[in-house]
Amino acid sequence: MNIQYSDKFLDAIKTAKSVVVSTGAGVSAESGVPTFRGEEGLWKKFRAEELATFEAFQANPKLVWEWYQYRRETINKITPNPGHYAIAEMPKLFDTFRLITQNVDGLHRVAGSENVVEIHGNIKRNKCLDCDEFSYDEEFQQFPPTCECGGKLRPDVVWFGEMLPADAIDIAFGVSRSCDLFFTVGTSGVVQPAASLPTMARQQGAFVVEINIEPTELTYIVDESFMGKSSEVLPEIITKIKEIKGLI
Ligand code: BJW
Ligand code: ZN
Repeated sequence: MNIQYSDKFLDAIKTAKSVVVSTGAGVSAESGVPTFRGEEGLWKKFRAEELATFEAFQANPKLVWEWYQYRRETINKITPNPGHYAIAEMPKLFDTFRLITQNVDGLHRVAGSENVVEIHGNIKRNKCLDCDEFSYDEEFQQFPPTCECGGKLRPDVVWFGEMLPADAIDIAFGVSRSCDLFFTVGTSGVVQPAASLPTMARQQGAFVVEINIEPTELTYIVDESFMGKSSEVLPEIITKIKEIKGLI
């Protein structure tokens, strides 16, 4: 693909010191992780309120665990795509960089990104409802699984109606409020509070860029919108940044 860059985007790249990238399910779509919404989305086949709430877990832990074990199996088989790898290159191109993700699949870390702020948790981690200990087992002697302390285990992801991990959301709000360039990539921008981060950044004067295959709830608030697959747009943008900075 051949992206047309506006002067204001190129200026933002030249002057940016502190950069934030915030990603959603679209970034992992081309690795084979289904998105949530849209025609092929997970919520077309499964009802969110029956699976992604604590009430659903309490009512039917076996069903909820089966769904997460099924998704873990998918995630275990796949690898990052060029979009993840392009983002992993960004810290060396700017003075300050932070990656925030709503994704629970861990693919950014596999691609080499460090200090990833996972605001919706991680699907591969288990948490005990009683002792709050974390564990990483994926095969269980008992199902639905229990902790060594006897308490019920749950997947360590954030369900609807639950608070986001305090340390992660503090960092996400802080860096969004203080950056000067913000990328929102592959998210529909409907789930709060993640959907507020681009607005927060823009209100503080950051230049906000969206990368998505289609217009979203966020398109009308951003400064620049690139319509295309993140696996194609991101590597091209990285090449452009390197050109601007005289690195290639
Ligand atoms: C590509 C692409 C390619 C495709 N390249 N792009 C009413 C109004 C406002 C808020 C609320 C409300 N009622 C309730 C709320 C709060 C609620 C919320 O926001 N609900 C809205 C849906 C209305 N939020 C919460 O409950 C949050 N907690 C909270 O607010 O706490 C405070 C509180 C507590 C108690 C009471 C009240 C307040 C928690 C939200 C947790 C979200 N959890 C999930 C599941 C995680 C676990 C799991 O994986 O099972 O997180 S839901 C699901 O949505 C998942 C995602 O991280 C999240 C966001 O989805 P995302 O990433 O945007 O994916 P999609 O599918 O929506 O979009 C994909 C995009 O990619 C599309 O745009 C495509 O076009 C694009 N794309 N291929 C580039 N190749
Ligand atoms: Zn325990």
